[in-house]
Amino acid sequence: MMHKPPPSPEADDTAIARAWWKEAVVYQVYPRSFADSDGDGVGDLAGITAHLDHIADLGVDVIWLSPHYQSPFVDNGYDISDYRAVSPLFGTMKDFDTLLAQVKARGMKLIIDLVVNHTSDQHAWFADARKSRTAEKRDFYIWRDGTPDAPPNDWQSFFSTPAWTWDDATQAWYLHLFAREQPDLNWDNPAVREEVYDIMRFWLDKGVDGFRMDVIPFISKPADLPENDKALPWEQFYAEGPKLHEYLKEMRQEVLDHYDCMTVGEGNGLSVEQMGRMVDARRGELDTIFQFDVINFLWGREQPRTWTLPEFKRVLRDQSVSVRPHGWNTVFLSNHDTPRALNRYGDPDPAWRQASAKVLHTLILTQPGTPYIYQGDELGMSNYPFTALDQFDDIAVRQGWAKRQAAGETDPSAYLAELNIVSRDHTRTPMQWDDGPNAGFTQSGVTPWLPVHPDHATINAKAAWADPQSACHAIAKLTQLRRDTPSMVYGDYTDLAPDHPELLIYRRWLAKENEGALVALNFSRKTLTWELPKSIHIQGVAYRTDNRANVDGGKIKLGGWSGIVLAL
Ligand code: ISL
Repeated sequence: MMHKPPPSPEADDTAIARAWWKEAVVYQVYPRSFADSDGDGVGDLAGITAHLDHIADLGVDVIWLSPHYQSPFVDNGYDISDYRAVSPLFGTMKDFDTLLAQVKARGMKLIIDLVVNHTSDQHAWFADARKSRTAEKRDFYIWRDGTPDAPPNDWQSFFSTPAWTWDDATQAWYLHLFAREQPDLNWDNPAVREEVYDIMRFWLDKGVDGFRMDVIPFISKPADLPENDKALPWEQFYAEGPKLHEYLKEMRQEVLDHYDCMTVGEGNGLSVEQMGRMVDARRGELDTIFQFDVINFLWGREQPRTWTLPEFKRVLRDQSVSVRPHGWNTVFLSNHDTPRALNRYGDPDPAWRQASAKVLHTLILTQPGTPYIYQGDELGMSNYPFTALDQFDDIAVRQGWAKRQAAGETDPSAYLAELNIVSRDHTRTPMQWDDGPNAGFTQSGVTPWLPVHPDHATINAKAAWADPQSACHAIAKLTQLRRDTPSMVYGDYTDLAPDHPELLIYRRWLAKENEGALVALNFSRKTLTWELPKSIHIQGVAYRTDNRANVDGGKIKLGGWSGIVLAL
C-alpha cells in the first residue's frame, strides 16, 4: 500500500501555534555603548530611557538589554558579581525600574541577559568557594585536583588561554570556559540551580518579560571531563552536555511556566538539529535559540573567508525550516560579539551603505522567525577603522595578542588587519545620535570608553529620522507591514532562486489565510531583472526600499542593493 509522504516542513504552517514573541520584533541594547547620561564616558540606564522613543519609532516590540548587573567588567558585564544589583556604572535599581516602566509605557517589553554558565570571580559565591576545600560554596564551581604544571585536560577557553586556572591557596584547578575571572558554575549541584531559578524569579517578579540566555548550551559538563580528541571547534565540543535538556526542562517547570515570558538562548556551537531539540515546544525547554550558522559560515577557523550568496541562502533555508512546525527560529545578522552586519553582508561603501542597510533590514524583517535588530545597524553604522591595538577594549583582543606574543609575534600589523575585519569592538563603539561632539553619545569633552566612529558627521540618528529614505524609516515601514501581514510571521518559506548568485528571492505563504508575499533582494551593485514564474499572482507592491525596485510585465527589476516586497 502506498503512503502519502508527510508534508514537507516548508509546506506545513497549520500546526504553528501563535505567540506574542513570535510576532515581536526585538532590538538589542548594549548598555555601555547606547547613551551616557552622566558624563562618565560609559552608557547607562538613564541614557537608554532618554532614547526609548528612537526604539519605539522603529516599531520594535521587545528590547533585549545586555547585562546591566554589578560586574568588574572584565568581559563587559558578562562577568556578574551580583545578580540582584545594577552596576553603579549604569545607575541604580530605581533607574532600572524607571527604564522598565518607560518601556512598558510605550507598549514594549523588556528581556534581560541571564549569564549563568559562569559568574565573576568577584561574586560572593566564588570568594567563599576559593577560601578552602570545605567552604560552603566550594561545590558551586568545578574543581579538580592535580599539580600546577598539568591541567586536568586539554580544554581551551574562548579567550586564548587554557580553560583551567590553578588556585594556589587550595591547591586545585578551577574551570572557566571564558576568562579566568569567569569561573564556570557547577550545574550538577542542585543548590546552584535553585539559586539561578531564584534570580530569574526576582527579575520576572519585577516585570521583565524574559531572558536572553548566555552560552546556555554549555551549562552541563560531562562528569569525566574527557579530552577533545576529535578536535572539534570548542563551541561544538562544549555544547549539549549530558544533562542540558534535563536542566532546561527543570528550569521551565520551576520558573518559566509560571510567567508569560519569552526565552532566547545563545546557541553558538549548536547545529540546526540541536537547535531543533532545544526549541521544540513539545519538549518544554526554550522558546527560541540564536543558531550561529548565519554568523559562522562567514569564517574559516577564526579567519574570515569569501562566501557566496547561495551559501547564505542555504543557511537561511536550513534555519527557517529545520525547527518547524513545533519550534521557532530567530533572525539576526549581528550582535555585540560580531563586527557590523553592513561590512559582512552589505556594502559599506558610502554610495551603497544606505541602500544595502535597507536590503539587510528587509531580509531580517521578512524571514521566518523572530527578528533581532542590533543597535546602530538601523543607522547603517559600519566597522571602526582601528589603527592600533591599544584602541581596542575587548579582553579577547588583549589575550589574543598576548598569545601571539608568546608564540614569538612582535609586529602587530597582521593581527590589527585581522581585527579590523573580525573584532567584537566594531559593534561596541558608541551609538551615533547626532553630528555633534561625541556623536551625542556623551557630553562634549568627555572621552568615551571606545572611540566614536568618525563617520558620525553623516551617520547618526538625527540625520536618519530627517531623511525619509533612511534605513530607520524603512524599518518603521517594514515592522508595520509585518504587523499587518500574518504570512510574514507564520507563513511558510520557499527560496525561489536558490542558485542565483546575486538575488535572494523567496515566498512567504500562509495557506490558511490564503495570503502571502514575495520578497526580492539584490545583493549586488548591478541592476538585475528576474522573471516571475507564471504560477505567482501579484496583488501589488507592499514595500520597496526605493523607486529603483519595480515590477512590470511579469518581471521584477531591481537597481543595485534594492529590494521589493510584493503582496500575493
Ligand atoms: O565572541 C566570541 C569569541 O570572541 C564568541 O565565541 C562568544 O564568546 C560566544 O558566542 C559566547 O558569547 C557570550 O558569552 C561570552 C561573552 O564574552 C559574550 O559577549 C557573550 O555574548 C562570555 O559570557
